[in-house]
Amino acid sequence: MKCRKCENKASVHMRQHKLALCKEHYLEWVPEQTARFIKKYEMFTPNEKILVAVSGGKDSLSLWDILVRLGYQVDGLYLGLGIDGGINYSHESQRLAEKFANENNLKLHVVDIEKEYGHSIPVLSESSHRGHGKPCAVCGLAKRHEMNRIARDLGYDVLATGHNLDDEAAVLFGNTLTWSGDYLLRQGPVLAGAEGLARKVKPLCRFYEREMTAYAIARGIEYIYDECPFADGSQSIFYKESLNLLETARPGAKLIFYLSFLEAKKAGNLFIERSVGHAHLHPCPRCGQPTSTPDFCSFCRMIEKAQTEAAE
Ligand code: Q46
Ligand code: ZN
Ligand code: ZN
Repeated sequence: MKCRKCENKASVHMRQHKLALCKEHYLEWVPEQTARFIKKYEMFTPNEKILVAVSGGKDSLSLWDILVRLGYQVDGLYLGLGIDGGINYSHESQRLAEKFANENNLKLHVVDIEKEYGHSIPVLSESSHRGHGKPCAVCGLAKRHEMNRIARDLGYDVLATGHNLDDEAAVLFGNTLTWSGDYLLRQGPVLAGAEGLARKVKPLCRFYEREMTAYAIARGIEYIYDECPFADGSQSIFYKESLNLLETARPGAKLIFYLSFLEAKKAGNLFIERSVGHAHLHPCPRCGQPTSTPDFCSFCRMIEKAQTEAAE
């Protein structure tokens, strides 16, 4: 098959768009599309300072690469989670994030959870009741807290993450199966900022995962191939596999599922109402982040518990 834009052989075929492109034109198409999504969903403007959360994986490093190519002011944030899993996961992902930053002359902030709070994610998870023995609930809480903290302390307007369509469709699928109204109402390419919280955006939310893999490879970005060892057997992977079955039978199904949701939400056609008695937010007395839990926020309570147990 030939590239739609030139006579060369196509290297990426996107069945859902009925589009095939050669490497060179694919590398132009991805940033063009990203720029279109940034504008369409009003993610940010060229004057805003952006912090991109990088994990060392293909999506977040590609996102950083694309935003830099589009001319935005964007720095990176790497969170050291202290996960080994027999594959040296955190060290390797940090090395690759740092390599990318150095090679491209970009600024990367590195925050190590263990250095900052005394315990790595797997250790914090052991002393917490969250997550039924899996560290993901603790990890998610810590990542959200630290991203918000760094964005606020260092004065970034926007926090960008590399979630792709497969990630977003899997979350949407999970929230739909349980009709989690509040989560459905919050899900989307942009989550507005609030007092002390940067706006959150997902510029890659309309790209399939395999499109991001193709981009990272075509750009020669070195990224960590392994998933976090704790991702294995997770619900989100199960949902992704289920959606992939659907996608194989009906190319474009995943994109239609997500985009139709966004349209229905925009038109106010979700048939879901925000739950009444919405929790009142107040600043956490320890870290200052808005929280709905009385007194300290969930993150600060978790850290305090782990520190007290370690001291006993
Ligand atoms: S939540 Fe769980 Fe991920 Fe944290 S412990 Fe690994 S799999 S990294 S996206
Ligand atoms: Zn071409
Ligand atoms: Zn707090």
